[in-house]
Amino acid sequence: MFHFLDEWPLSPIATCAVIVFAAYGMMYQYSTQKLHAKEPAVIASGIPFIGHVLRMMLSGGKYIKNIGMRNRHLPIFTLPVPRSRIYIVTDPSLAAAVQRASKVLSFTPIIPEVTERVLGLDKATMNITRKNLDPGPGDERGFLADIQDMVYAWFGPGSYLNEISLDAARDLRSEVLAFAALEAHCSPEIPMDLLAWVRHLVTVSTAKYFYGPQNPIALDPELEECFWDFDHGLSKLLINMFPSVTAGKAYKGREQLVKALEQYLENGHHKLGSMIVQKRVEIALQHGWTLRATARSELSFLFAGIVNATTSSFWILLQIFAEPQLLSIVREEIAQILRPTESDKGPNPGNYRLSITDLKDRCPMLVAVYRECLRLGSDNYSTRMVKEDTLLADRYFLKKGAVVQIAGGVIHSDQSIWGDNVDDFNPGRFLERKQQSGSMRQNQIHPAAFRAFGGGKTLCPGRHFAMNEILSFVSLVVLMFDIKAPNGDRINVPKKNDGVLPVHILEPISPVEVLISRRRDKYAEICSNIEFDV
Ligand code: HEM
Ligand SMILES: *[C@@H]1O[C@H](CO)[C@@H](O)[C@H](O)[C@H]1NC(C)=O
Ligand SMILES: *[C@@H]1O[C@H](CO)[C@@H](O)[C@H](O)[C@H]1NC(C)=O
Ligand SMILES: CC(=O)N[C@H]1CO[C@H](CO)[C@@H](O)[C@@H]1O
Repeated sequence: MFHFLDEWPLSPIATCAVIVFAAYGMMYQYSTQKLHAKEPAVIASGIPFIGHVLRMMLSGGKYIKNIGMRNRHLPIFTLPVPRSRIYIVTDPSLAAAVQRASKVLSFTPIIPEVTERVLGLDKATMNITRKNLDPGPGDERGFLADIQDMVYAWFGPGSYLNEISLDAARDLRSEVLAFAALEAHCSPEIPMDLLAWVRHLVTVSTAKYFYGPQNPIALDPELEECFWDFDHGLSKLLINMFPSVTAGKAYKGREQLVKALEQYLENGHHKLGSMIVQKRVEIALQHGWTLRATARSELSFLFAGIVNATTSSFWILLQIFAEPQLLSIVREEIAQILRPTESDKGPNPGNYRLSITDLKDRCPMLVAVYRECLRLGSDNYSTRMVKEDTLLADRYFLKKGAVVQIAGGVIHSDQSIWGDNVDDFNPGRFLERKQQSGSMRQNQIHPAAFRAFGGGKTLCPGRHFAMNEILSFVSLVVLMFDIKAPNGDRINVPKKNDGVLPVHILEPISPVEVLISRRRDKYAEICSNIEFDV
């Protein structure tokens, strides 16, 4: 029996190796196959199927970004993953096509999956959330559709946006003034972590103007730390394997905040909060949400309001103060839009108004810095689910059940869009250029190439508000303070930490220690009783 085995030239170990190798070869070969002749080019991983997923978990967002950078010639490509595909879009006009195809490439199915994990929502609430996700005209509207419609409408240009922007500017001003008044804090001798400083001011103010004076963080300042613990462990919560163990601090922080928010709702403290929060709570309760679940949903709104405003304000201040020439241009821009307030008896000396509209319309360098910091800081992906087999832009086959991601990070570092110095901070790229003819024009940049606020159906509803709030805050700090490196040199601008899953504008890879001191000139004095208007 089995005499042929006597002639088998290989040892058992070598035989196993050959079998394993052949199986691997077949698996690899299989993983490189397209599902359809028109499917985008497949980029297989050395470890078939699971390789991409493993690398994403290990290296965060920069893993896919690097694949995109190495394959610049491909406007879209396919990453094979277990039983499905991820399509990565790296071209602005194709990104626009994805955004237009919102019927078949939909974001909404993802929301329940993500929020369930991140917020820890219970099964009954998820049952409510999954109903009527993408209602057509005439269909019954689900919770998400109702709340999104309201938030987009209220945050759109108009009187409510003006009102809440002014509230925000005033609360930020109070916090900044309170800091300045504490001479001990605001001392030229004690170095401070710039990000921690901005974090505190923005967190406390945001909680206040959305949730009112009785907000959980005002009542219990320790919750501020819980909030940032939650933020920093978000990707672990997203993976959702025994979150109370694997994401201990984030989990604990979240649960403490939820408990406090539930108490807050129970006590009716939200009646002193902003109209938009009151409306959100009302919609949740109408759809049968419990107070506990509503508290979790409000945590997501607080999160959206705080995290990106914080990180982008940090980068803007850092870049401005790291470059003395830029600082003086921006200061000059802001100074020239200050207007003395008028009272009934004529001009009111010593009191000035700062118009948020003027900040946006008449401070071109400030606005350019804002946009440039968002371009550099945002590596996030806009994600869509493929609901049916689709031919995107009449060219690319996308398989039902797969995921499409628009790779903001790749588009934001594309030389062909932004120019050679694409990795440098250069606000000039957002300034209008004088042409030979003397007419002004904006540099020609594809509208879908600026991805910081997402695009299409997932365009950030808070983008107008964010700009109002951030520019108000930054201009106060620029007028009131000097921010310097502790050793008197220029402030060093660290790289962004792109080894994490980008859930918001990236943070710096190392802390930035600075000395913050109150200025002693006319403008710094003016800030003490500056009034905002729109
Ligand atoms: C510079 C600051 C900001 C940036 C860069 C930013 C960016 C974004 C992006 C890219 C999304 C889409 C996320 C996705 O695709 O899943 C988003 C969603 C959202 N943003 Fe912002 N945002 C900022 C500030 C704000 C502020 C201040 C608020 C105020 C509350 C806000 C409220 C929201 C909300 C409620 C959503 C969720 C929309 C939904 O899922 O229906 N954002 N933001
Ligand atoms: C989910 O909702 C359906 C009705 O829409 C109901 O019949 C079912 O019992 C609910 N399940 C849970 C777990 O609440
Ligand atoms: C914050 O901004 C980043 C970068 O644009 C974006 O990807 C992310 O979704 C935003 N997060 C929130 C909570 O708005
Ligand atoms: C790939 C990735 O990190 N996507 C994230 C982009 O931002 C949204 C909103 O914060 C997250 O839900 C996504 O997971």
